[in-house]
Amino acid sequence: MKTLKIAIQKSGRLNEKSVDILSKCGLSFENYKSSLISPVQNFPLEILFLRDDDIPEYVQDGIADLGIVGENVIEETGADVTYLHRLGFGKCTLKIAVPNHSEINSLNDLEGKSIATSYPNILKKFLNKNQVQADVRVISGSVEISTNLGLSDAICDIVSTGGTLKSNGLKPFADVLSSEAILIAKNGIADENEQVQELLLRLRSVLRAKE
Ligand code: PRT
Ligand code: ZN
Repeated sequence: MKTLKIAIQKSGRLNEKSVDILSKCGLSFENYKSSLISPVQNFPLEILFLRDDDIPEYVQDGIADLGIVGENVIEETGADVTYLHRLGFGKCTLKIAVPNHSEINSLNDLEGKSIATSYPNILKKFLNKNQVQADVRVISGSVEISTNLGLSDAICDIVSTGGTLKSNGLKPFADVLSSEAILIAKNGIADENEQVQELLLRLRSVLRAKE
């Protein structure tokens, strides 16, 4: 039986819950310490610990057979992969926000304005769909301070509690994408594969028990 590989986040917001859900599926393995690969002792599977941004493409290209990653990252990379199951954690929303006293209050008001984001592909698609022409500025981090610095009129970033927006004097007004962690697979491997089907069976019962 071929040993499958599943890619999960090495460290960050999804690491602990990814490890937790795989453990609850009865898989026994070491969490990342110094190695990037951890063999599962009681199932033909290896865990790869990666930056989340790399996971969709690694799965698309078959370097990993499966992966756990946020929908926002899958959509942004545009990777062509199969969605196997929503996992119910890592929930967040990609939102457009503006300074509290901004005169921008609707999508139409964004016409001709600048928006800073780390999600240019998703944002451009959204603006096109809504027929708004705006200047998308790509920033890799600390997007929330870009309006305060005069770098942009608006931002588009991930929000969960809304605390970060608030503490930077920003208010959200449009939801671009709601996201959660997803179990993905390389296209075409899941249907016929006994190990994947066994994992899905266990996963469904773990998720059902959580409801
Ligand atoms: O190192 P690596 O590249 O793997 O990780 P990363 O730093 O790129 O990602 P990480 O660990 O921060 O987030 C991983 C995934 O968690 C994201 O891709 C989302 O799918 C999901 N997620 C859920 C979040 C949040 N909630 C979240 N709140 N990702 C980021 N945030 C950030 C957001 O960018 C903003 O700065 O938290 C801030 C807002 O939070 P609130 O609670 O103040 O609204
Ligand atoms: Zn990342």
